Amino acid sequence: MLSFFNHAAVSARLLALLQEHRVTTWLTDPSSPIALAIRSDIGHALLIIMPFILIAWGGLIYCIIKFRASRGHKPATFTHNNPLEFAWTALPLMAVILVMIPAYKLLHHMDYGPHPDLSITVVGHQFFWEFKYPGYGIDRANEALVVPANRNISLHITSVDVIHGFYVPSLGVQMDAVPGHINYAWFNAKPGTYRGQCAMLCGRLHSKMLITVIALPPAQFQTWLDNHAKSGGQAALRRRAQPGLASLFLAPRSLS
Ligand SMILES: [Cu+2]
Repeated sequence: MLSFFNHAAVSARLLALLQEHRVTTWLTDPSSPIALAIRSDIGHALLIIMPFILIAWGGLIYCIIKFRASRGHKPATFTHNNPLEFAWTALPLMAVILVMIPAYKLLHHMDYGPHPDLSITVVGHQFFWEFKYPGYGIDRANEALVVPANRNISLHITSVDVIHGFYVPSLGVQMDAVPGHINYAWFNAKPGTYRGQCAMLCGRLHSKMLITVIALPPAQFQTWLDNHAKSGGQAALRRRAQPGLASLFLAPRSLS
């Protein structure tokens, strides 16, 4: 009996831990315009392809039952039917085009975001993430990415060693961090804490490359920024970093 209660207590602690560290997703809690658009685009695509799945599977199941050999059915011998072949080529093609149009628009929106209120440099390392706030003197490694909520944040993503993947599902951000390249992504988050993970198998401790994004209300973020900018914000970084990126990005400005 005692061991049952012990197990129950451990399970409750595990559940609490899982809840606290749960991975947030675009499906259950889309928290940026892009994540919302990804979810609605996938719903739209599913609606378009569903008739094809139902017709194909329905036809297959109907034929298996109706024309089964055990009922003595003689197989037909015809091999071609031009109108049918034209229909099953043209209709799926139209479906692909209908799926493609909103998907292409969304990809374009992801690639060419709005003017940023804050630009952040994201650097992948084996095996942690570094976040630089050019112009503010803030450089955080293996810590949460803190940003203002309801503001356009642009990310310039790179790596110093191997290819990593910066992936925060509920913000609709997934971008490779490639050595020698600077990739762009953007988001505009609701206030909250969002979990992510390196999405590119990058070595032995890949699974430890977790990401936490904290979106604070802008006034609160300004306080955080003032505190960290004053103290230099350099404390945590002990590894080599990519030089010279800061000069590419925007000058600091007030966010409140
Ligand atoms: Cu990784």
